[in-house]
Amino acid sequence: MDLTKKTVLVIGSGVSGIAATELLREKGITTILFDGNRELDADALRKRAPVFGDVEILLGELTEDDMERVDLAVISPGVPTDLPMVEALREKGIPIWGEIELAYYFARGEIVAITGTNGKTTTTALTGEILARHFRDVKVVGNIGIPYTSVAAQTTEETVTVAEISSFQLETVHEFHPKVSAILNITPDHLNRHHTMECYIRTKESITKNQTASDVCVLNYEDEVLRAFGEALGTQVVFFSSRRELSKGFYYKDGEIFYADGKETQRIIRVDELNILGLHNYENVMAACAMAFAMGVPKETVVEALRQFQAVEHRIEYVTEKQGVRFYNDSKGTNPDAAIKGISAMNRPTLLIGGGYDKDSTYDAWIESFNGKVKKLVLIGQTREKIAECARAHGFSDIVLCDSLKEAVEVCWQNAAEGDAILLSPACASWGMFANYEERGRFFKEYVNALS
Ligand code: UMA
Repeated sequence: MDLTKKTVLVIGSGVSGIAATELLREKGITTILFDGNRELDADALRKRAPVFGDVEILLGELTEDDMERVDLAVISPGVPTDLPMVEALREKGIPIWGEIELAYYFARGEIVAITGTNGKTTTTALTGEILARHFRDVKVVGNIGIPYTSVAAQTTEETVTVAEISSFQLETVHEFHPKVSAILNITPDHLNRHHTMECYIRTKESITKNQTASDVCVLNYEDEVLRAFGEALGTQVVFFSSRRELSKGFYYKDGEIFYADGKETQRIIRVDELNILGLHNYENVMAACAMAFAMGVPKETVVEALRQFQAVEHRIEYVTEKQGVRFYNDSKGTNPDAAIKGISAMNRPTLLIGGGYDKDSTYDAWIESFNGKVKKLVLIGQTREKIAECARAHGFSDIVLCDSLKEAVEVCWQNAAEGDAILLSPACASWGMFANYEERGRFFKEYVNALS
């Protein structure tokens, strides 16, 4: 599709919508902004993002007449693709592109794209740091918080773009073609949006849909769905495993990470040389190594970057210690599976803050993972009753319901003893109480630092 002289409708006025509009305006393409939130104010939006200054803004509802005026819709990841408004655009034959697809249309260079339910952000950041030691121009973008459209116009044939791609973003990519992709794991998440696990899996797997036999896909051998997917895939597959020795691929064994190329096996690193903890992080490290090797980065460069890498903010992040109580911010634990990893990384009796936005998750496996380690469960948000009920059904009854994160932090502090940990790892998204998990994590740290 040639976008010159076309009119593009950008849906959503968050960071993706702002960056997409900036890119389109920079390319001289007529742009209309639509946001379904009728409480927004066009003047305030223009103040927040100067790029909206000369852009027509539509709020609340999109009329038939508005739809007739556009040739393409660029949708933000948080906007469900089965909304009646999106269906209506589709019925009129208007293509629906995600913000990632728009960026891809204008971008140059090679792409390394990472998806998976958990570990995406850490793996993307780590892969970006490794590649930046080898390539002159590396951009790290996507769900990690930097819209791909915000850098697409600056990319050249020399650029390597490392992109964290969520399932929301994968729903609306068409031509997007990574040279190297990775699917780290698939466990239940966002089922209110994707409806069934089958749909969610299919969406994740679609990261490979434009890859060819000369491309590479990195997959977790211990995920049965991904193992079967890899065995039938038409691209080159590199597996990693945290549980068994592979004759070909990356694996973890007895405190070390190895790479076997089918002929010989070499040690990559001892995990005690890393600054990140837990088996799930060793999986992230193996995936990043596999992608770096696929991109031709020498082993010495990879190992040096691994030794330097620090945990990303909000992911089992150590905050501080007060009177022998340690505080950890795992605000990125936005689903039960991620939160299980938060709990399993604790090596002290733990007062746990959970709850938030309801994504139709089930919490049984998370509660079972407490395994005597959780002393008190302090719950906030829309899901607090649902989680409390589930915990009681599993025989865990030391539960406090709070109205705010601030109150939850204070309740934990009043009930903590020397040697305990206080962990924010909510197993839920932050929406409804906070703009995003980053804001929730920042508030947590602020409340913790204010405790006397
Ligand atoms: N909106 C509508 N109609 C709707 C829903 C939303 O008009 O039905 C509007 C809202 O009024 C709002 C705008 O859309 O003005 C928000 O768009 P958005 O939700 O896509 O948010 P952005 O600020 O553009 O951020 C998005 C990602 N957000 C989501 O996927 C929900 C960010 O991922 C991402 O970092 C950013 O693009 C840059 O690529 C966050 C996230 O929570 C971190 N991701 C989920 C996750 O990791 O689990 C997938």
